[in-house]
Amino acid sequence: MIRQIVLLFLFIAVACTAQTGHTALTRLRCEYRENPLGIDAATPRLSWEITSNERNVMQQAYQIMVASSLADLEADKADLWNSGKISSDQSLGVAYAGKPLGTGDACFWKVKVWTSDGKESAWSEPASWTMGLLQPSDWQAVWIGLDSAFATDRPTDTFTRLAARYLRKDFRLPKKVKKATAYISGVGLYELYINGNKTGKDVLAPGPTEYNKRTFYNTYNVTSQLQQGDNTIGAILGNGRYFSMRGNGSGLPPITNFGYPKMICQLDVQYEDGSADRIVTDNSWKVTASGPVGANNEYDGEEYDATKEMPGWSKPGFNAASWLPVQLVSKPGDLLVAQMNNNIRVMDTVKALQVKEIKPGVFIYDMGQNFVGWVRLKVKGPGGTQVALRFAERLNDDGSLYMANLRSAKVTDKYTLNGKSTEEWEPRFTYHGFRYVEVTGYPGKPDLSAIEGRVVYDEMATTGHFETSNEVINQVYKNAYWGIRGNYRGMPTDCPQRDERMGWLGDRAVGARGESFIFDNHLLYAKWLQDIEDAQTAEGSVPDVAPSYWRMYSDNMTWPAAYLIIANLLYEQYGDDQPIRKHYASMKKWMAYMKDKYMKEHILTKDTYGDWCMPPESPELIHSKDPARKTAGDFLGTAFYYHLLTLMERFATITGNPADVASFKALGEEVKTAFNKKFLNQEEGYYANNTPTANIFSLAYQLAPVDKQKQVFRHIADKTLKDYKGHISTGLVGAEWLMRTLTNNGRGDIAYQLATNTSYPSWGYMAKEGATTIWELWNGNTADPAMNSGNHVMLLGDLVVWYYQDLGAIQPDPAAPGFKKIIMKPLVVGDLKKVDASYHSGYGMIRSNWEKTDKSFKWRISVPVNTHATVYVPAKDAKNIKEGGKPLADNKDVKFLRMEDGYAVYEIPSGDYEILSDN
Ligand code: RAM
Repeated sequence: MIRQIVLLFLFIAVACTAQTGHTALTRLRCEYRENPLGIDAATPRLSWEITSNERNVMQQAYQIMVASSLADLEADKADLWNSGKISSDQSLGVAYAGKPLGTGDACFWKVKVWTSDGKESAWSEPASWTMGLLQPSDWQAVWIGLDSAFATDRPTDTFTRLAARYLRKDFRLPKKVKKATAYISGVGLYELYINGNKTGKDVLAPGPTEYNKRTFYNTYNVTSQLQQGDNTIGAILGNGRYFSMRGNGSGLPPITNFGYPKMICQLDVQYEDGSADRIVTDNSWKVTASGPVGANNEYDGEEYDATKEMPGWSKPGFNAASWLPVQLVSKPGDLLVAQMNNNIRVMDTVKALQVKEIKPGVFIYDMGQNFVGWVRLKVKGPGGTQVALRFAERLNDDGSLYMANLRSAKVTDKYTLNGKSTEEWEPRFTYHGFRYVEVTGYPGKPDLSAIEGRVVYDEMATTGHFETSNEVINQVYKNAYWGIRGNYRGMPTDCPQRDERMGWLGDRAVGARGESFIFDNHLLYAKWLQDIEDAQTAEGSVPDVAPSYWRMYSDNMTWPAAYLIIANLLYEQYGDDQPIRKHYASMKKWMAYMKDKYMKEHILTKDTYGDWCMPPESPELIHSKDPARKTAGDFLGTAFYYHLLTLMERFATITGNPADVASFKALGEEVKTAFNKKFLNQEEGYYANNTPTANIFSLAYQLAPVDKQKQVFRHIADKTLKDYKGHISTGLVGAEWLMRTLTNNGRGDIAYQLATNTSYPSWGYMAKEGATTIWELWNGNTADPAMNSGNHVMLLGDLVVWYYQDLGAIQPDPAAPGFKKIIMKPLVVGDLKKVDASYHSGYGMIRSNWEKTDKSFKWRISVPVNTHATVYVPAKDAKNIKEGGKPLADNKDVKFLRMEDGYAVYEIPSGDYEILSDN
């Protein structure tokens, strides 16, 4: 009997393990998006994620099936591609290798894997993608618009004004529709309507590009919007960045104006009986600019007159007799290509916290958070009443909006009521950066619910979570989170509120890496690298701003460096080498251009902005005037050039250009020698005029001779502690490596001090002074408003990188990019008691949650399936380290590597672990 019971228990135990040993496939992605439509990659890259509740699981093989219908896929009829069983651990970016794909093809796919624990997974759930219009000849539609001004337009004024263009066409579909796909581009911005309803949830579409070279189209499945019989298709066109926000005489840098808004659209219809139809933009469409959107301008706002609404304008039966015939217009640029990154959407909403009537009829709302987007207005009142909304980041002492730092941007939305019932309105072709909203002209007294904040940025997943026991760090992190997402507008912008909002390269060089922990910004930055290449001149010059809506070709070294630095980041963070391959030739061309023009005796003599936004010596200054705080331009130019040569060497290896590897290396050696000869003070062991920035780059970019490194570093530490009294000692360029250089050289404590300071200058100071985003200037509360945005992300430098990589201990191993290998090395510092960090990598969720008491260090980590981690456990010796209550050394999957600087270092395979170090 006892024997039987024991056997029964054994049986139950085995059965349970079999059941719990569960491998699942999730997050199937094509070109790094879920079920994308209308892509134009010839061999799309497929990725998946594997989850398991067991440890030490690696993928050993996979099989992919791709079919042209869901039914075929489900029946295992892979008519497009059956990869068969492929022995490989690759689960990110596997290139499709089936039958050539054609325009409009639908592809359904699934995957299964074999893992190192001897299991074969079930097939994944199906996923899909569709191909776009692959050849120019696939477009039977032509560009339409009207290349002239309408009555109320002011196209040549400094403050340009255009009414939105409404376009429409009626058509008949004689049979039952099986499937319909719309391909559309409208520049600057379009909204597509079919039979009275807007198509899709995108706003401010399509993504902004270097229009005279490249324009994006978007693809929508519109099957459910169509019907047999009469149909209408319509679009509204706004200016966006195509028709410039400013004309001549604005005092701003030279601006590109591409022309009047225009569109192209092709609607491909398949009937149930197998036949097809196609509706295209051509000269049968009609246009008007007498609709309700009377003016739209991203700086100045939108004006909407509801008395001018045209009920049913995008439905059959509308009388368009007063509309004009459209013109066939020239295409914007040569290339019309599929947009491969997601469009912008309303990603969040914010409720107003407070409303105050500061003067009769002037209501100031506090949204409690500086953010980017617009508000949705709710109002009831007599027709013809005009409500005006203005936006600002701060208030004046009297409670009114502080507008000075917005410069010439009018940021005013106007809504005229039609008076019929309760009206709700939000703009479509403008956006603002604000915390406060002024409402005037409102009929009666608006309450808190009269406006709702709409948070608008590129549709992307939030991938990171980060929280610590330190409240200053938590608040700064929150400010960074809001600032970063607010500055994604189809390109990373410098700021969202004043008359600027440009894709400044230098602001993002290192910031992009920190951002990529919080948001899945992979495709946005891949897109931006294309903008940069498109903006490059024939000679090779790369501008400071891309797309080059402001034409800033200063032949700078430090700002365009972002081009290479970000390509490298996309490789390390996402394991994507395509940007490197795609841009290798133009990067190389730029490097040669700068060398030929500006290199003298191996010193790169050119720099434009210096160590921009160094904390100045007095509170009202924008830039420091103190020469001791300035780092010389030829120093920065040469240090950056050297670093970029090391990146080019790496890129040349990746792209298989051995001759280039050798020449970049050789030039690098010469530049390094010249650099040390010119800038290193051999006796004192510092660089240039001994600014922390100069010494930081000499170490970070590995320019300093090994025997001088300690001495160089001592200068950084001494200066920061003495001259800068433990505060920020760099501008934005130096800040790119500040926190990591301090930490990597053993002074994580100084980095922690900088991160937790609340006195000037510091990130914590901004927060203490009420900032809910990051300022453009360390002294943003006292400096001249001429250049003083309340929502810039550049001063973050490498702070967010440091949060995740050092405090959070989640870092990609550059030797195995995309987090195939993870370095987990917590910086346990100061009075920090807890850090809870997670990052959703391409392979799955990485978790790192540590807690420190006087006696122990408790650390819960998760390493995704198909990855390994090098884990640094803080300990005096490895003996007392436990995992799940047992000595870690007993765990057969874990490999002890070495003791190193107060850490026991292990190689740990996938799984969840609870580590306890008692010493
Ligand atoms: C300012 C921008 C940007 C910076 C340049 C140099 O106008 O706001 O942040 O990169 O100058």
